[in-house]
Amino acid sequence: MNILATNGNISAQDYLRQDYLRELQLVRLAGIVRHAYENVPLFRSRMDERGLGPDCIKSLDDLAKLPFMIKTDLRDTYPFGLFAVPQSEIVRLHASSGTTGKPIVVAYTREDLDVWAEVMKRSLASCGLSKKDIIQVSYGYGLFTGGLGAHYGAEALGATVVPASGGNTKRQVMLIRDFGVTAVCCTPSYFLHLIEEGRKDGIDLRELPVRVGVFGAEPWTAGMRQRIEEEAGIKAFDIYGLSEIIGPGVAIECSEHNGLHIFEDRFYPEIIDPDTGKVLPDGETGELVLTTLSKFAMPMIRYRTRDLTRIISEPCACGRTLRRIDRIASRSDDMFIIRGVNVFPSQIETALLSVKGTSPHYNIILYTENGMDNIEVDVEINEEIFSDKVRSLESLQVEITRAIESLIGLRVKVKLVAPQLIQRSEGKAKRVFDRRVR
Ligand code: DLL
Repeated sequence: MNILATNGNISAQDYLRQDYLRELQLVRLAGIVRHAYENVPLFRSRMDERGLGPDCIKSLDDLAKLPFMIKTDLRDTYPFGLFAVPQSEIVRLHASSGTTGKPIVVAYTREDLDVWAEVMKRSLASCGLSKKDIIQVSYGYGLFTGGLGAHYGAEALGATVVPASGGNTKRQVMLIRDFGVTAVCCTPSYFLHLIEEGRKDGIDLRELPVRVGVFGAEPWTAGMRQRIEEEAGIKAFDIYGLSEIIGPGVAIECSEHNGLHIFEDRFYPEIIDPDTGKVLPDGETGELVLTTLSKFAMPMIRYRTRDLTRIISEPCACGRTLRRIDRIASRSDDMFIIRGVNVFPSQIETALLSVKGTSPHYNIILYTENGMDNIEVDVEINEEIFSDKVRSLESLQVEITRAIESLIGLRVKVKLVAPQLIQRSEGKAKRVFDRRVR
């Protein structure tokens, strides 16, 4: 079998025998390392410093000898310093603003866009979608990769695409109802907003044909999935990706909902210890490092994502041979340290949603009082509980405080706030506000 001839055939790639897959990865890895060496000065100088040449990849294990790339490499070479092809070969730019400073800019050749559409098509197929579906894309269109990424994948699948983009939430719900939309792609936090706006207008998503949600671009917990599935009567699939690597479509859940299959024929995953940089074996949790095996405009070799996960190499009941990554619960830079205790926002979400009667709308505020750092969690409660007797409000507050304390080992201040007071998100939710005095 000529494995390279399987390009473009989704099932052949997702169900490729592992030995063929490794062979394909090796051929592509050697090619992309050579391409980056020959065309990206920053990469070449780092390789030269290590005495590594353009043909140093003889086996997949050789990858571990190569230098890492990090986000500041993109900022330091802003805007086009990491591009590996002439500008005339670049057909699209995207950018991600991040939290500080200059945006990072990413580029695609025609072939790169085809690969992106292909991995997104395979992602949507993994959610059980096909050309028979009507897919509403409610990720933002523009410099953000979410909208256009999902759009071209859904078109490649042959589905009917509704390019709604983010915002104008009432109209979004109307489109879902009137067009008989069967799947929605957006951030999980925005989907919560859609459910809620629908309710206000007497539209219950459970009664509509919509049956699949393709949610990503931000961390979300199993508890959040359960709430969404119950309240909208859909199956929610977790999709992962990042601008630097391609955008959405790096990894996706299958019908088993037990980890996200990574498109290993396009993106080579490693897990490293974030402190030492040492490669960890499958199964151990650490920082995800990705190498683009076939992206030519801007190859990323051993890019440190900062996202924490583990590789699951056990076979999946769905039959795909691609390894999985665990749900990305957090980024290494999301973690905050309060009185010596490491806390991730996802732990607070998990604890919160384990309590009956809570809403998925919350903010985490870090503040300083009498020289000590503290956490306040503002949780919105629903109308029913809000108009209930004071006693049940108090017991809810106690219950939430206990649930959080037992998970993170710290007593936090819980404030119940009236319905609609927590700001709703139209894209990536911002839930942590750091007001500590330093
Ligand atoms: O968020 C690409 C994307 C769009 C993915 C739509 C999925 C759906 P960036 O804006 O560059 O790209 O942000 C990438 O978002 O490093 C993670 O920290 C986080 N992230 C993305 N997907 C997930 C997910 C897009 N499913 C950063 N779970 C990544 C948790 C996610 N975090």
